[in-house]
Amino acid sequence: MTDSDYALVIGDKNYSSWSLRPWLLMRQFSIPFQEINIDIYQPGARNRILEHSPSGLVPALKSGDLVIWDTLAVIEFLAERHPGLPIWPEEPDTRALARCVAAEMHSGFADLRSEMPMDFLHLKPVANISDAVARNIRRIVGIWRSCRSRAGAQPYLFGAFCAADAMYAPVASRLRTYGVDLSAHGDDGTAATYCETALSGPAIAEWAEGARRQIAERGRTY
Ligand SMILES: N[C@@H](CCC(=O)N[C@@H](CS)C(=O)NCC(=O)O)C(=O)O
Repeated sequence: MTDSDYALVIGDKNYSSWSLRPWLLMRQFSIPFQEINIDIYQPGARNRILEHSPSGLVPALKSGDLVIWDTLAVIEFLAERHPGLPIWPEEPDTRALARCVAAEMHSGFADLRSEMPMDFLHLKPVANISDAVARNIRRIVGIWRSCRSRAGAQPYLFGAFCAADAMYAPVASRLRTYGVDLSAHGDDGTAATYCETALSGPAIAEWAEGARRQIAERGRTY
């Protein structure tokens, strides 16, 4: 099995926040893969996903006969398959913290996720934010500030880009889309700067271009 035997099954680039995470990670670490894109808002989408992924959800990574159908499991699988790549930080304590914040994202922030769904390309500033979402945002700002305080010169959460950054990229996108003023949620500028970092670079630009192309081809937004 070679790396290029990977196929990543993903949903609409403008909307599928879980899909963005492993896609971005694989691009950032130059892990080759074939992309299988499913229009998850079309009738019959669930059956099309089920052809690839037993959970009926995207993303899923296919590697030969093996299917890994959960974002964090995909990241861990890739980290084990590519031990030479710094998918997690090398220093053990830092690695434990990176896993902590990634896991907190994976299992948490339900209010932010449901009230501010990812809409990668668009800006839809909101005047009022619910208390529940505000609590999520304050915690995210706290996480980002704490990670950045030990990160050194490089601009990502733990310095160089790692899996934790892939997990939070869709959060940065949501904060941009809904025009969230992070200074009202405990930010001293660190989180706002990190947001810009998280949404810059060639891999993110490629994702945005893909989202634009899909919207043009499918002739609709949601
Ligand atoms: N816990 C899963 C979440 C996956 C998920 O919720 N994916 C959404 C798209 S972002 C999905 O497949 N939705 C299609 C549906 O619900 O039918 C993971 O970590 O990968």
